[in-house]
Amino acid sequence: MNASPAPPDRPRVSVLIPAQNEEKSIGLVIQEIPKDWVDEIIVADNASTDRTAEVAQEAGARVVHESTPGYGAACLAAMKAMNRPDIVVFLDGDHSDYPEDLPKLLAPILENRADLVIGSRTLGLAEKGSLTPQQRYGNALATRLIRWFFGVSFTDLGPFRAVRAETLKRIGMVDRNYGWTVEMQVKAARLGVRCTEIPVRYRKRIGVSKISGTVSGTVKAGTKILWTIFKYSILPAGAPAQPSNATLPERSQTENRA
Ligand SMILES: Nc1nc2c(ncn2[C@@H]2O[C@H](COP(=O)(O)OP(=O)(O)OP(=O)(O)O)[C@@H](O)[C@H]2O)c(=O)[nH]1
Ligand SMILES: [Mg+2]
Repeated sequence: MNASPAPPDRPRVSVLIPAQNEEKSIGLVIQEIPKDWVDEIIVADNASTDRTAEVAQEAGARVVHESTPGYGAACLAAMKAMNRPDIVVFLDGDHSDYPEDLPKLLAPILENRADLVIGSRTLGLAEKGSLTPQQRYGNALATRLIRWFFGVSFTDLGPFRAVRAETLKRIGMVDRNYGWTVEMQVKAARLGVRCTEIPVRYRKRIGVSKISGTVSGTVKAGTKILWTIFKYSILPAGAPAQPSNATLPERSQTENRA
């Protein structure tokens, strides 16, 4: 499916892709990103033992390396390398998301209706078998708890999401593994950030499942997600989560890494 053409005056968009051993899928993911909508694609190669980094580079992405495993660690490494975007898009490297849905994801921000947009696989069309029953149950539970504790309605903790760069900085992400997606949503809710969801498509991943397809991954992720929700329901909203300049790079840092 061809994406709609980008408006000529669109803001700067960086796409960040955490990837660990995704050599079979990463090239395809990068290839399918509608290029006129984005300014840079950064792949955070997370201690891969395969050709993920080479394939990503060949496909046109900039690659940064993060030696510590963890989804959040990879996302933070990619954020440090961004070159002054206005909007940041997170996308998985396993070809589960449809990169062609990117313009739809950006629309609420471009129309100034939202600052954080979650691609919801629950509202969209998730291919049979792409989400395990545990994932569906976990998402339903987590989003219900977020509604109770923080008063904001989400239907999913999907990885494909767009956020204004200044909002991301204000949120101050710190999680280095499974709590990444939920941390962003609960902190946004606490800060009163304008959040919305748009339906996105989702399909079975290419390659070997690492989190949702394994018992230990599911248990660890589920526990971390619930813990994150409870933690931020107790912590005062104004409490600094980390040094305020840690989430977005200065120009010089970016250039050093480019
Ligand atoms: N599991 C895992 N994924 C990582 C890590 N670093 C980067 N990633 C990437 O993060 C994205 C999401 O991870 P996935 O393994 O697809 O997790 P998931 O979608 O919950 O579960 P599966 O697709 O079933 O494995 C993929 O692009 C991974 O390659 C890491 O340390 N662990
Ligand atoms: Mg996946």
